[in-house]
Amino acid sequence: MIINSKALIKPKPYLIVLTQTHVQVGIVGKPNAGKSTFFAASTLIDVKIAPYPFTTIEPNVGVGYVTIPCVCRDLGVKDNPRNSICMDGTRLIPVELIDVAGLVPGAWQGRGLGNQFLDHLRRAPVLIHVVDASGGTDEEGRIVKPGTHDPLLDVKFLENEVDMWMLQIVKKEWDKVVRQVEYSKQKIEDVLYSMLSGLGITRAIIEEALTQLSLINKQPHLWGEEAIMGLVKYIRSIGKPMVIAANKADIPEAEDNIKRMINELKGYRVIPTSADAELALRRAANKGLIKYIPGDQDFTIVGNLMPEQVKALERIRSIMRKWGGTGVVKALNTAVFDVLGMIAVYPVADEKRLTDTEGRVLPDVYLLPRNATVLDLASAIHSDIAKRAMFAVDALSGRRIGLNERLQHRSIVRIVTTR
Ligand SMILES: Nc1nc2c(ncn2[C@@H]2O[C@H](COP(=O)(O)OP(=O)(O)OP(=O)(O)O)[C@@H](O)[C@H]2O)c(=O)[nH]1
Ligand SMILES: [Mg+2]
Repeated sequence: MIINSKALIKPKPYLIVLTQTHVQVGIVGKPNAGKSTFFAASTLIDVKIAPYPFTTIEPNVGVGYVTIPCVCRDLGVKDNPRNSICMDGTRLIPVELIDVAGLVPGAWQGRGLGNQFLDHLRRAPVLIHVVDASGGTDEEGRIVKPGTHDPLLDVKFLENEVDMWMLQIVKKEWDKVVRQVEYSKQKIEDVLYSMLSGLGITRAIIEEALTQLSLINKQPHLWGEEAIMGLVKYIRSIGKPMVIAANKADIPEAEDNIKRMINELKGYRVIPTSADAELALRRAANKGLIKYIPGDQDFTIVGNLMPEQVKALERIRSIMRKWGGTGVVKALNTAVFDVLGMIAVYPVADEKRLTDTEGRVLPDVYLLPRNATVLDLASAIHSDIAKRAMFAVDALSGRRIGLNERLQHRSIVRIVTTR
């Protein structure tokens, strides 16, 4: 069978334009862990990748993709995607990835490149921490013999850096917090919210933290350093949760470390990844040499390859067998769907034909926050639709869904509006 692999496989990133509504995923970690490789593999944007620390200075921003099984398969229809991509029944939904410079211990005090660039992560509600699981780089990213550095140490240090970054912001303004709460009689949650909303922290998170830590009624001048730090840590852990990408899983020394990370890092989601393998696969797929759908556990060779290319690809295949794929898309999916709990919804204009007004079948998929309602979907599409929305109709059941009812993951809905 001859497969036109290019037509099947080649992503079309030029079709996707990032907007403010795209969910952001920040990629963080110490230098040389593989952040830019992870970014390049996810976005296919050529960025600087090198085996020395601080290769990245300015953040790279690009379009990566999370995936869902596309409903086109369940329904047996051929779709015409517009805001996303469908490859053999896998829908690739764009997200914005931000690859920042490497963090070293003490970055919050200005070491290395400092932590100024953490400011680029303000809008990111979730972070992927790329760790060199092979233990082949020290805490500052310098190359050492694989297996000599303990990657578990990197997890704690990085969290601490992000905590200290947030703490600095809060401490700088603490006198003002005291004045506003104790003299101007403003609510502590309002004051903290106006300070932290710029970091992407919601009011609900602040309220939860204050309640859980029994700080809600305590006068801020009595808090002390420890209570402020406790609050910051709590807010960061829910406001900027992290998925651990245990990277360089292709290096033999990574295996034991990954097992330890999974066992010992309770409460964390640890995904073994080989960003290098994913990058090689995407490049080979783009050249039409293999058929590979991002996130799949295997690929098929379809082009004419040199023996050494086959050998390299077979090596990648054995890594994928061991870990169930390269893990890159899995890490992104875990961040967006499991940690953030986002849902994907297909809006259509005609629920019988599943089309938009121009006859395209299942053209768009929207990523929406957990618990999103019909009104949230309408607002995500257009403020005018939100103003005129009356209710929605579920395309499969024909059921009417109220404006404030929650939407289901992978549902197809038509929003009914006034004229
Ligand atoms: N074996 C292996 N090497 C990898 C993997 N991912 C990245 N590398 C290598 O690790 C080195 C550093 O990769 P980068 O992607 O530049 O690392 P970074 O974290 O962006 O580094 P900075 O920008 O300096 O902070 C390069 O030599 C990559 O080829 C992987 O999954 N496996
Ligand atoms: Mg980099």
